[in-house]
Amino acid sequence: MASSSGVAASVAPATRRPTAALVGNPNTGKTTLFNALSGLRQRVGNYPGVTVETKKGQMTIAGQVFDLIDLPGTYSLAPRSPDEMVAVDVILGQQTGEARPDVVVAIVDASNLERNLYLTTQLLELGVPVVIALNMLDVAEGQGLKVDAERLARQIGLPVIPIQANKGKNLDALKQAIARAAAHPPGQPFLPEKKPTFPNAFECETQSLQAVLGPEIPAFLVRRLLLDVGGYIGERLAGKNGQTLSDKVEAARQRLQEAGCPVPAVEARCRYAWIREVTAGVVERPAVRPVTATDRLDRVLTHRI
Ligand SMILES: Nc1nc2c(ncn2[C@@H]2O[C@H](COP(=O)(O)OP(=O)(O)O)[C@@H](O)[C@H]2O)c(=O)[nH]1
Ligand SMILES: [Mg+2]
Repeated sequence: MASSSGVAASVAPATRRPTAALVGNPNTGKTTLFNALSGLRQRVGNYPGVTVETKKGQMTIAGQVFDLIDLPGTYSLAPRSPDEMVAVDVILGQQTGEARPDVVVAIVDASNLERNLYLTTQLLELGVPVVIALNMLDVAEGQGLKVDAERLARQIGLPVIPIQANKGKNLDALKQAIARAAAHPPGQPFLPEKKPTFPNAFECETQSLQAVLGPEIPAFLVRRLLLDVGGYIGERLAGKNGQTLSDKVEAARQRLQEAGCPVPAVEARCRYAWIREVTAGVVERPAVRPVTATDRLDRVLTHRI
């Protein structure tokens, strides 16, 4: 018996497949990228109690097989329903039967950089390594935008890999970046070089709430509990903690209001300040709006006769 358990113990770490999760705003090319990375090795599933689909597949990087999860597209990780909670639960490793991802691939639409990075700032608070796949660069170029991926990577302190998902361009570089990020020791939180900073008053309130809830509630959820008025996390935790918790949250929000950092506005303010900082000088816009296909079509149509 001793020898068979010894074998199991030595085999287990080698057979555990690393997992990468794809996260992004809707229409950023997430499914296209998922298909390009996983090919036909994929299946669609639902977690119990939710209606959104989550696709799972596999990809191989330098001979190592990775599990790949395509999470439902979202603009923000501020869940209002069990459906919107799926991405958060999976990334926090709280989804039953699902391994916590070793790396999150944030797909970012280069033609809409600032808005897309809002979700990225939230991902940085989840303690999991993040790699940015900068997609839709051809669309950005078509709009006359020049996006400096290297500068963004430097300023943001994360790998930023320019890709074109629908043409399968640069996916090898993305895979290598995923493998490098996945090598981060599991169980050790990933601390990004540069995170958005929230006012002290907000940090103090989250710490007090964390003390009430206990260390088993991830810090990310405590922050969301405070930020998301009428949000799903409040609903879920209320089941366990009753009226006293919601009274405490309400009192904390009141104090934040008085301290000049009202929720939820404080979140957008802090995140957009960070976004402005990390995108400074990254996007070069055309001095004159280029002539688009629509303009040309308009011209043809208005000179028809
Ligand atoms: N021009 C361009 N189109 C892309 C690129 N990546 C994906 N697409 C297209 O964008 C559309 C939305 O992609 P999809 O993968 O469904 O986006 P999702 O909603 O994020 O899953 C599809 O028509 C894709 O073919 C890209 O890099 N450039
Ligand atoms: Mg999709």
